[in-house]
Amino acid sequence: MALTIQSAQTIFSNTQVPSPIPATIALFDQLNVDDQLAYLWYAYTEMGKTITPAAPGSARLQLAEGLLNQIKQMTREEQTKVMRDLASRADTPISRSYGFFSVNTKLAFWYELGELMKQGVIAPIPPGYQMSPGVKFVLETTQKLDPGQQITVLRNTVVDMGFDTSDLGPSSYPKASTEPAFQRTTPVISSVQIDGITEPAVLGYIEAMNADNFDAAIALFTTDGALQPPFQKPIIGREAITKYMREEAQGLNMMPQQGICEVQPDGSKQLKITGVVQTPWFGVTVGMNISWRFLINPDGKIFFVAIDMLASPQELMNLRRV
Ligand code: 45D
Repeated sequence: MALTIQSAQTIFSNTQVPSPIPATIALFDQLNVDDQLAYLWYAYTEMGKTITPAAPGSARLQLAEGLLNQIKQMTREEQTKVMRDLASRADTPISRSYGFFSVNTKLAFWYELGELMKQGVIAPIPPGYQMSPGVKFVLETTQKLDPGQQITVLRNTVVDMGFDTSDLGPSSYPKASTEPAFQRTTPVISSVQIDGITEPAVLGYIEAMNADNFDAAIALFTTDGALQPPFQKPIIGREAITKYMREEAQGLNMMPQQGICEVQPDGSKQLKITGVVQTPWFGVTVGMNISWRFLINPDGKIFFVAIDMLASPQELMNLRRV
């Protein structure tokens, strides 16, 4: 029987626990635009008391510089309007340009805006703003999440901002091939050991990803293979996966801890591995509890891998079907 992506998506589904991240974002989505901006500002500055992202490198900031300079020259009212337009995904020139940014450039853009807001160069949250009960509620919900989940909420809201450019074709903004490199925050872990796992494709995948060697990682996939990032649809085919990895998987530290492997009658294997991933934005200070669910074909190639955010650290141990 041929392997299908649709059936691959369901492997180990009965060992999964729903993450509180989408639930928190759903609450956020119900807020009006000014409340959303206020929530994000408070969540970001509150989080900043314990963990702060690393400053983006100059190569990355250059990609956002054009927009940032335009915004700096605006009046305070215009600056506030730009932020409202971004949050409401309005169709404006700035909101379109932002929509073409890669995930990490979007984060760098907001990082810099945040610095400029702190310095008073750019308008802070709308003047006279009073925190609504809705904002308080979403903030309290967010505070109950672990740090890895909190930064994911922020990241996903930043990614969703701006005009949706997915139907507009290629942009004039530099992307994939010019994506600046992230500095690794910790030494590369060269020999991977995962309790319960000996599958070469999986060990090779982790080793390659930890060295940002995406060509080596992609060579482990079937040509029609797929990678499904957290809360996203599968990315299918080697070219699309490589592009995605260059944009979003640089500098990650992957520390798988344990896993199980189940061999199927057709010779394919289903593996579930849990562990911790660190993003170069926060380095060793924030760990994200995740799982990888791999489907390996009978030839030992990766047909499918899904990356899921775990609901809680307890879920790291939750490998068995119940
Ligand atoms: O004023 O095996 C706001 C894959 C607005 C690859 C702001 C992976 C208001 C395959 C926006 C709040 C990648 C899928 C200001 C594995 C405001 C694979 C500023 C997994 C100033 C394992 C906000 C990788 C700012 C994972 C600046 C799970 C916010 C990666 C900045 C996860 C937030 C990475 C930042 C995450 C968040 C990174 C920098 C969650 C970064 C989060």
